[in-house]
Amino acid sequence: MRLAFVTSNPGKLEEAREYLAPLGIEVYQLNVDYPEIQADSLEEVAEYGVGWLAERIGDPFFLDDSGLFIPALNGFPGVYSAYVYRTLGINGILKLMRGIGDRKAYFKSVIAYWDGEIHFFEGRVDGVIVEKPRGSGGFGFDPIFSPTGFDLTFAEMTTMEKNRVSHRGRALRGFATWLKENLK
Ligand code: ITT
Repeated sequence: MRLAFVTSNPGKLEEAREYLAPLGIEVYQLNVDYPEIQADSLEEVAEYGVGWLAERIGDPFFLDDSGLFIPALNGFPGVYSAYVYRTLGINGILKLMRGIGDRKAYFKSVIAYWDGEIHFFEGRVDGVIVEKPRGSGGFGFDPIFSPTGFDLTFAEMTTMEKNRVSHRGRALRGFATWLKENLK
């Protein structure tokens, strides 16, 4: 089967393709710029986006809203991750972390699938913000995030390795399981 992934982010697309292709699901990109509202949770942002897109796209589709949350910064950048990545960038985050002992962070991903109704699949991965960027793989904040139990940053992992532990990999696992059960 073929599934439309509404995203402008080639990194997200590659991860979804790599995860779903072995299950016989071919993912294609729909690069539609949907409104991302200011809200307190990723779910709310995703839900609004789905509602907007559902009025414009006839076929089923999914999107992924994700973010990096740093408890020592009260959850920042969180729902503002895309804006912060574009403006402060990874070096801006490292600057904000200077002098802060608690470097814990987590990524969260919410996949929202629309097939006439909305279905949510979530994933989270805990880890730390490293001192200096490392690695050239992945995208976004990957060079400064190392998941718990690994010395590597996400940017030092292959897509398959990242998918095994990442927030998106976990959300994709739930999504794939649901698809198998519901789309026979
Ligand atoms: P869309 O078109 O799919 O919305 P986006 O990049 O704008 O793409 P989001 O709105 O979900 O995505 O913003 C999430 C931000 O967090 C964005 O800057 C990403 O680079 C970053 N991010 C999300 N997942 C990540 C991951 O797995 N590794 C590193 N950074 C990630």
